[in-house]
Amino acid sequence: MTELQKPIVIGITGGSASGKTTVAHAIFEHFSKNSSIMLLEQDSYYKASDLPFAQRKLINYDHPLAFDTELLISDLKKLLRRESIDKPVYDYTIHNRSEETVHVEPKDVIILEGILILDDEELRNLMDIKVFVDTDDDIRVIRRIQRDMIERGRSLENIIQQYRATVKPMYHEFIEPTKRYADLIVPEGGENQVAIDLLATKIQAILNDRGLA
Ligand code: UZR
Ligand code: MG
Repeated sequence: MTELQKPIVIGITGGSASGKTTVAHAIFEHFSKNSSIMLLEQDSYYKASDLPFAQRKLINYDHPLAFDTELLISDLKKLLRRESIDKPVYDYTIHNRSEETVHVEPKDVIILEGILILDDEELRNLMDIKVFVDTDDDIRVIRRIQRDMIERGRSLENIIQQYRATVKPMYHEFIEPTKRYADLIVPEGGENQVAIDLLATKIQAILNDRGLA
């Protein structure tokens, strides 16, 4: 019976370093003890590239075309049919998809997280709840500097250059406009415990409705 029920898909988006990963992890932690839940990151679906490193560095990674949306949609549809997927792995240090993949079994709750998940209509239509994490630009830049220097092996100069060249303009051109598709706009992502609790309550209600609880 259970395997016939459609899994719940929660989309969490927002600008780079807005706190969307933190919100996604908070939801994951809330449900992981009692429910079957998984995280799917749009970052994993950056296109693979044959270009040399010097050119891959110059790709606009904040543009919808940087993502292999076709593969993301087909993987999400498999998960919705309760089929497993072999998820691609993206390596930020080399700006490319790595050789490995991760085998992922389908789950009752799927949290899809990424900067441009609300841009594509077909992808949007696969989601039950759409969330936009809305954090001021200055806070996001500071977080981005801290994170990318530590976790993604970038220099301050490189981060600033990338921010001005693509991150900021693409945010305003492509990411911010997808706010209109959100069911819920969450100010200050991961620090907004009220929003996280509200989301958890709604997800639990859908789980109950579908007999997945
Ligand atoms: P989050 N990104 C890179 O810097 N290098 C890559 O190889 C792939 C992606 C960045 C991307 C975007 N942009 O802003 C960010 N740039 O990763 C999205 N420039 O990740 O949502 O975790 O901030
Ligand atoms: Mg993130």
